[in-house]
Amino acid sequence: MMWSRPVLRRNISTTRASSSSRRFLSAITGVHGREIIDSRGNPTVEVDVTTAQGTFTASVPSGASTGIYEASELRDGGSRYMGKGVLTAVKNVNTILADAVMGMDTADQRAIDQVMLATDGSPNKANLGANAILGISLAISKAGAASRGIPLWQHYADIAGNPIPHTLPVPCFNVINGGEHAGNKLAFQEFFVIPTGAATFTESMSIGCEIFHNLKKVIKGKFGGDATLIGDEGGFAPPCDVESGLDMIMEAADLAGYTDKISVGLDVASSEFKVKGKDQYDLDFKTTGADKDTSAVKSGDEMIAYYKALIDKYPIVTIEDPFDQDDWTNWSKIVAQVGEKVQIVGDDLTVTNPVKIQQAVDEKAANCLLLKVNQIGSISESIDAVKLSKQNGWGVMTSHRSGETEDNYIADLAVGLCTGQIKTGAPCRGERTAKYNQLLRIEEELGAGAKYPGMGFRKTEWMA
Ligand code: 2PG
Ligand code: MG
Repeated sequence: MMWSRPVLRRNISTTRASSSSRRFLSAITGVHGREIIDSRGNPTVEVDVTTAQGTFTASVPSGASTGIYEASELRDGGSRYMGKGVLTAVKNVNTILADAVMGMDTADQRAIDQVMLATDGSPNKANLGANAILGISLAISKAGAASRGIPLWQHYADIAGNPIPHTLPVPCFNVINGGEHAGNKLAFQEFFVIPTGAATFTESMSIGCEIFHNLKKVIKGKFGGDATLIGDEGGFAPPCDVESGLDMIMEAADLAGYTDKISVGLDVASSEFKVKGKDQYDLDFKTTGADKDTSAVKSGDEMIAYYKALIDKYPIVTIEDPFDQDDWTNWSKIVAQVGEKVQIVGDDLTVTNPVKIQQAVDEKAANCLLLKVNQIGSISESIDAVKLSKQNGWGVMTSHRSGETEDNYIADLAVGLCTGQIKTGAPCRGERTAKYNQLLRIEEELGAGAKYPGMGFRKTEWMA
């Protein structure tokens, strides 16, 4: 397929198109996919969507601790890139999917997503690949915003029907990495510093960065310089256990002078260490052979007692994936016991899928959605997932994946959908800071109208 990059004809962020010219400007004239490399050195899909206004590019992230119920990510298999090539997905973008959406109006996100879902025809996008469909869906949203002469966050707000898109998210900085994201022995995957006491997003960034630098000093003092190497999401990966990790974070917050301005949180990602067929979680799951600590196995009830002890000792406000994706009984138990005080976030449990979210609502198994667009595979279905969660009084945390690109659309999504919270790693590594930096720009653009929810992050204004 021949492709050439058209010249961008006008400043799309400052000019509003008249409705008569918009239809012409917003029609899709080209779709081109390519294989690029993500932050872990694995291939991923990037898509250019072309209209009369120019070319709009978006790329697709990828997880490591992937939930088994996520939409299907199409990989080539074989030996090239250890089987992780995406040339088949790219071919689907450039042929079947391009043909299906050509000429459609980029401002009508839902219609285009629907056409792609129908073209795939499977319940989980297994035929053409969620990575192929999402790449187009994301690039379309950028073209749609441009055709309307508005910022991307405003476009997402309009698609969702959110009349008040002015809430910046509270950032959950993942400053210690464990689980599948790091080579240390730490079972829990993510340890967040959350500047709930900041007055603005801009202030939350300085708090997060200063604590990050102090944490480096604390880790170096305790374990030496080798322990300050970083994991997949830019946080440190020291040889610590859960409690000493939290202790070091609190010490770093104290050194930075922010003890009163921060809360902490966890993504346990426990599906990764559930013992198959047993009510057991193996907190030493990364060790094999004679060194393995066999006493580090806990039952569901013991895990709940452990979480409660941590909640008593540290200012924990959020816990993600405390139990395995199929362990519904223990999810409901923990929500009943600590869910008022602490947010319980569904990631592998709910996979940004309205069917799963409804089940979790019915069983009172979580009270916050982790929003990951590639778990479901299109912008309009992601918006449906957010609306369903909000309608049921849940919080919503917008999320990156551990394998990311430089694309920063999740920042706009967090503001447009008023999610009130975002996690996109530590303030370190370009693919993570790309999102935080976009949020700094949006806060500047919103000016005096910008709101920072602080401790109110669980119930933000839209649909509160
Ligand atoms: C998670 C994510 C992102 P991954 O578990 O929440 O932090 O990790 O993308 O590997 O699933
Ligand atoms: Mg998670």
